[in-house]
Amino acid sequence: MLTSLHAQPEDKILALMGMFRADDRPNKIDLGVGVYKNAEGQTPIMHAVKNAEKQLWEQEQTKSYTGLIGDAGYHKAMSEMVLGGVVDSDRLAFAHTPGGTGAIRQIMELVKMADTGATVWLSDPTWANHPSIIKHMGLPQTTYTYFDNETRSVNFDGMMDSLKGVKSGDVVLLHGCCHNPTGANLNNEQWALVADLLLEKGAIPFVDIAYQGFGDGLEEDAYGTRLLAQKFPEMLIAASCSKNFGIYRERAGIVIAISPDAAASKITQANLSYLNRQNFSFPPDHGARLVTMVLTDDTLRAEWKAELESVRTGMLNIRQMLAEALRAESGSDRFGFLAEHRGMFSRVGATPEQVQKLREDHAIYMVGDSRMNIAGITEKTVPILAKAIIEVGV
Ligand code: PLP
Ligand code: TYF
Repeated sequence: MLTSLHAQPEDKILALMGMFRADDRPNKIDLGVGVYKNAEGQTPIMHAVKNAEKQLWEQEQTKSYTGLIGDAGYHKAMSEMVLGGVVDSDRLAFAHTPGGTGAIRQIMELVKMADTGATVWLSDPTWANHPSIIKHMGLPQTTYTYFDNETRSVNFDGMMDSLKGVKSGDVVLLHGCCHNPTGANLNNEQWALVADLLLEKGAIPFVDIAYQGFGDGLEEDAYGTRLLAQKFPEMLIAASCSKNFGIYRERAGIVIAISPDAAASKITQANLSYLNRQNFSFPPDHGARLVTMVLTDDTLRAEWKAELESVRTGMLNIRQMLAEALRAESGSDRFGFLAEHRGMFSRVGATPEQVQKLREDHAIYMVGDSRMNIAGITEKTVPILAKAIIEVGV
């Protein structure tokens, strides 16, 4: 049987991680996988998380199973963080999942079970795992225009134009904030226009929010998600705790599904419980437990918020420094978009050949579409990177 299987395409970002590890040049720079790194190049455990772990070790009495959909305290804390109380709790259904990716998968399972013939709309471009999971699920998918390669910002007219093709019941995936891979985001007015258009079309918004707190701030980054949640009878949300709590390997994510009313929500909840049971039974507890402790304890929460804020402002600082260094190197303003973008990523605009040259000649690793992880850049490497980018002809 196993010999009947076919080879599968690898994840380009994870393949790049392997190439970086295998490179023994001491000055190599990793701008690949989206993992936060501090000025020393480390991905530290946040103090608030470490302190929660200490308390948990002292207090935890059992390792028995949690519930199929995880712990109610986690659902409440996460829905408050993401939705800020804008939706009545009797319209909310949850599933704690292994990471945000698990939430995306369970949402696609739900779409498949509903069997309404919905097409899933993705931004062009988007995170590679979106089309990959949807394809694996056998669901129809298509893209909407999103990014303008010239201005390096959202092609909003193009986006609205393509979303006019959405049919009633289609699912439209939007990045809640900090768009991966472009770093270009909707402003508040644009969110409102997208919401109105999708409402008119009878679409179901699906927000993937994996970087809340990395863009303009914890509350600011939830603006679009909350706006949609207030307007739509039905909405799907996949939230990840990997980045903003720095607990990547603990695999904490959540599905938040908004149904039109309490009765429908009960059925949605039953389906989410069913899907967790089919796919993995009980979710892993540790990461979600830490998140719940951090979000519900005043001291831990304050500590975490301060740490998250310093991660955010650190990346903003690097963005400004790099835009400035590239202005000096290129004698033009054409890299100003780097300071306008938000989140971990920007595409610097290098061709695949230039990306290869950066890797081979300068030991600078970025994804093939020239996506850079901003957190991989330090004050020390800003001038090296700026020089190399211009040298390869970007
Ligand atoms: N969605 C987007 C856009 C992402 O970039 C990520 C990656 O980290 C995720 C979801 C989910 O990540 P995880 O499964 O590690 O929580
Ligand atoms: O885009 C990124 O780099 C992050 C991390 O299969 C990631 O979202 C990358 C690839 C992958 C899972 C996570």
